[in-house]
Amino acid sequence: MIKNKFIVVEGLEGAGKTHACIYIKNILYKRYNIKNILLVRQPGSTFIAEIIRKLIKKKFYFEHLTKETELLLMYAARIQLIETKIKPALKKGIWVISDRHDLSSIAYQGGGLGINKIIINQLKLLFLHDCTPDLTIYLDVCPKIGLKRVLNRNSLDAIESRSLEFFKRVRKTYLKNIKLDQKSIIINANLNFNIVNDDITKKILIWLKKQHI
Ligand code: T5A
Repeated sequence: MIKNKFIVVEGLEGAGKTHACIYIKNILYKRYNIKNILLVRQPGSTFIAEIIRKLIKKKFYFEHLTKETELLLMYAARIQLIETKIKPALKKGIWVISDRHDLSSIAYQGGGLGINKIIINQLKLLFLHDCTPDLTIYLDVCPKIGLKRVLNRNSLDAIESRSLEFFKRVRKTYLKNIKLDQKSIIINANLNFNIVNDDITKKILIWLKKQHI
């Protein structure tokens, strides 16, 4: 019997995470006949978490969302999703693929906004417990390339509108953390779709083999 897994895809805006989540789902289905897969995104994927998502992404011109408020909203959405969807799914043997997880808070609110990592780690300890990914796939994209892709698609939201320096700090934090995480894979997401897809396929198949799947 194949043990279900919790897979997280991380990266900057425009890295191709949404595309990669669907692509991985297809690999699991087509190559391993795994049909029970829940795809979620953070913040979001529950009624309440989607409301929080809208709030975070909205540009407010009359009031500033403080960095601590932003962190706590990210965590509120995450806890809501974990408790109502991710944990129940994992208990039932369903595979979960999440577009972002707590590493996003470390990278954006920690690295990008400068919130002390002790505070973020406390939130993780308090609320995530054992809800940690079996695998994190980090799609590494240079901020300029990622933001250009997003801008080609639509106008920028409140976070996407931040400075290039902000995204450079986010990327630096991602890279620093991901290199310490033994349960992770790094993909060069600056390249075209075919090359990125081939790299994801190659690396995820190696990982699945190691899991005896
Ligand atoms: N956030 C989130 C925090 O600050 N802290 C947290 O704890 C959490 C959980 C979420 C925002 O919240 C922040 C980060 C974000 O700012 P979002 O809209 O979900 O908002 O933002 P993203 O998750 O970054 O989603 P994006 O859609 O912007 O990026 P994706 O999912 O990485 O990229 P994707 O697949 O949608 O592709 C974007 C565009 O790029 C093209 C695609 O076709 C698409 O048009 N593209 C490529 N083009 C050429 N070559 C490639 N290799 C391409 N890959 C993608």
